[in-house]
Amino acid sequence: MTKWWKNAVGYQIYPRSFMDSNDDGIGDLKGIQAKLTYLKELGIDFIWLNPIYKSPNVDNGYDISDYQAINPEFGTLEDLKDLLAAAHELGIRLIMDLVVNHTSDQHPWFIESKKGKDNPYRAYYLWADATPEKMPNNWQSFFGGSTWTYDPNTKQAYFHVFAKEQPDLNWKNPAMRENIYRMIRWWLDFGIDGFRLDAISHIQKEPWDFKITSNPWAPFMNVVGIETYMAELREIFRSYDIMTVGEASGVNSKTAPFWTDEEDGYIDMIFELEHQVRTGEPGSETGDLLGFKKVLSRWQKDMQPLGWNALYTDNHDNPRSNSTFGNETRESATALATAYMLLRGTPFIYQGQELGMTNFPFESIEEVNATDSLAAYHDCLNKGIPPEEALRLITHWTRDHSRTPMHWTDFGGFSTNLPWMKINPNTDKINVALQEADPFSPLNYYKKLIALRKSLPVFLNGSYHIELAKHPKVWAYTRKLDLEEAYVLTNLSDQSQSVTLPNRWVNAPAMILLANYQYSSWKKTMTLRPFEAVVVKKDA
Ligand code: ISL
Ligand code: CA
Repeated sequence: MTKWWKNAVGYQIYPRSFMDSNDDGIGDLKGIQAKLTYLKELGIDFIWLNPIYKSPNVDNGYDISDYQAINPEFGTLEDLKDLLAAAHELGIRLIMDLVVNHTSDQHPWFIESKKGKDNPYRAYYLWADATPEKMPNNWQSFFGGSTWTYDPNTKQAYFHVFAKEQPDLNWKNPAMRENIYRMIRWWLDFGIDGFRLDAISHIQKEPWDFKITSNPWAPFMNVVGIETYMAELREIFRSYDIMTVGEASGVNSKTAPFWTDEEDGYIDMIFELEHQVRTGEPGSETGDLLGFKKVLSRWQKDMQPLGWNALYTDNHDNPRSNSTFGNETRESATALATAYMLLRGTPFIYQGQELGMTNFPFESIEEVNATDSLAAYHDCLNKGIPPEEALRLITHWTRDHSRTPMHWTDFGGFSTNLPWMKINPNTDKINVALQEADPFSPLNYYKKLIALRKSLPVFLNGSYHIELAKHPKVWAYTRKLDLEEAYVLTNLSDQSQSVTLPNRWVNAPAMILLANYQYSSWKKTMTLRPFEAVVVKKDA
């Protein structure tokens, strides 16, 4: 029997920026509930909520101080129950972020752990002898600076792969793991439909004397020994009818099939980070569309016999794909959508992506919020880079681009109050109200694309074959299931491209299923218009 999440489309909600129900400028659970019919009409099947747990918000909820409490900014546990019930009523499932590589430094476990070497919670975290001048090793954190922070009280340092306010949990400690597992079961018994496992490939670390050769992240990226913990997690997950998707950087396309094998994989699917390929100098990078195509193609191929992909272009950690890979038009928004959503796997849409939302024109450092970007800004200043140039450098590729409030109307429609982050001024041109009324809008295209994806078995179970593999600007592929064949042809550039289609594609009668220009022809040699996308079915 096909698992429910295989023919499902997911929608990622960044709760702070989706919809504000009580006018404090911060999105919340009741706001999400108010927009469920919007999501139903879009055609999605499940929601992934970014963290809504109690948190000092050093990393917007990815620093959790109580796993079983809701951040009051977002509402209450009661509100979550209501949201879950209302979603289920509409046939929409809900998965939550599971952040277990680290906690907040305000988590009671860490507060205890810091108290002394003999505290029972000491071994819940990773401590090692150090002096203020000499850390246990020279490893660098993802957010910049050492992975170690010195504690003068106990003359030791604690380990963190992200900010210093996000100490890493010690997975080697069975008592710690038992507590995490209890919490996981508690949420699953609560009735949620699964988890997105945050930074899960980092839970195991190399010994502290491990020497870094080339990859600075090697000491905490899918390190041997992680299998034990993943197998324990699997045991819990497998006793519920849920879905799990792991953010697992470092698990490559050769290993991922085993991680996600339906029979005995640890989790159901993986978000790989490799396809976010950039080209150009820092401060003026663009998305590398050829790289994007190559990486995604390789993942499709390698995951063919075993395993399952999670498909996405946008999320809360990256700038808007319609700006970085596209040219901020409806054509680029819809071409990118066509290219990735018809691949083999479970597609995710990040809020606003379905409108073709774009990057934010940052003008002041006050508008920047992301911890890593602020750290990078201060780094630049310390290096003597003038503030204006520093701002340009760090905002060019900041994850804040995707975290500005959702565009519901001309004026935003997110809140009647000043939102926690500024609304993109182009909300008057790109918004739900306008796009619902426009049959050619990205929103209406997404609706058709989602419906199409779910209507044909070939998109669910069909194999993947790349065509015109060498073409630097065009991504063309075949999905094939027995006699059923679908052809996806996308011009991933803002220039016209001529293509000579494979004979197999043009020999049999074909039916155009979807196109993002008013008229699309289908013949042996074609000139594709900028960001043109066509989906065709062999009419056997
Ligand atoms: O592995 C990485 C880079 O190669 C890291 O990107 C890492 O896996 C990723 O940044 C983790 O992101 C997640 O965890 C962070 C949080 O800030 C992000 O928002 C979240 O998506 C810490 O919890
Ligand atoms: Ca609110």
